[in-house]
Amino acid sequence: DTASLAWFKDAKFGLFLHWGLYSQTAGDWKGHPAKGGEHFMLYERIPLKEYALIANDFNPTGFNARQWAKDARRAGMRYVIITSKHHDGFAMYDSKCSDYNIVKCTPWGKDPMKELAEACREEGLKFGFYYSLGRDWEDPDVPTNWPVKAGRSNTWDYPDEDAKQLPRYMERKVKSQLRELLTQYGRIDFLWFDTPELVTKDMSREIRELIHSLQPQCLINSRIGNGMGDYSIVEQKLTGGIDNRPWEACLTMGKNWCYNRHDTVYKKPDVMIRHLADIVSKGGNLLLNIGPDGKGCFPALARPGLDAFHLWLEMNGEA
Ligand code: FUL
Repeated sequence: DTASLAWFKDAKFGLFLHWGLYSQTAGDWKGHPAKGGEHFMLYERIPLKEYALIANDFNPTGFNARQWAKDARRAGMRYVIITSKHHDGFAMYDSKCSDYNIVKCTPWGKDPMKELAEACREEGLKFGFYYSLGRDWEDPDVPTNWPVKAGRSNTWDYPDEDAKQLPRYMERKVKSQLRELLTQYGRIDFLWFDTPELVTKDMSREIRELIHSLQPQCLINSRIGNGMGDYSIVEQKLTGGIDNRPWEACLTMGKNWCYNRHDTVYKKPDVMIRHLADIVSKGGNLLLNIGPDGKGCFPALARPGLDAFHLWLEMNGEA
């Protein structure tokens, strides 16, 4: 949609949020620091049944959607994109087609996306979802991305690779969940996919069509796969645009995308401001990531950066 793209090119700055069960464990597993950040289920080959138990402790009583949205707006961000489902396969919203979700499995029992979508709209921010496409460690039908060397699928719970049928996962989980995400939360401005891997051209095309049949204005990033996105992205890099086409760089404030209590060195505020100016000067957008913790709060280490962006805008008469 050309209006959405024109808006996007002008927006420059968005907030990325990685929030899930991995926020609760905060970088530890069974008393030791776990490798892999939000990928630690894979790194530690944790059986699904065991990983799912994290949900029993996930009770983010500090979650305040209004505060998150206000923090983003105050820092000059114009849009918010949050993990609806990361590689672990856990839905951070009320999913009717998979019981593996925040409402069903946690003592908190609420759908944070309802409130967050509303809060963003009230603050004048656009809103969208991150969705892990080609990786899902809960689903039995995602084959390992062989021949890519380090397979990144769940081969410990589901070792029979021959039995896995990606199209079944696409129909049963991906398309059903996308339909939910696009019908339960009002206007959705972005679908930010990740790790297309084995997703075929037909699959990417079908997903794109499905999205636009429900929300024609929704922008889709390049990780829908097979060249079918509206804009390209680069991860942890400052350069990425080709031919004046819309692009976005995603960077995280700390080292990890998710909250990790061992992550104590965040980018310095002046460095982040320079990154924003650098990216924008090349025609891109910065999608800057924060990992809220298991209580639903932004880590204290994210504050200086958020405040600095606000001050910088104020000094330039833009706040
Ligand atoms: C990557 C993912 O594997 C990371 O966990 C994170 O979500 C990043 C933005 O994209 O490919």
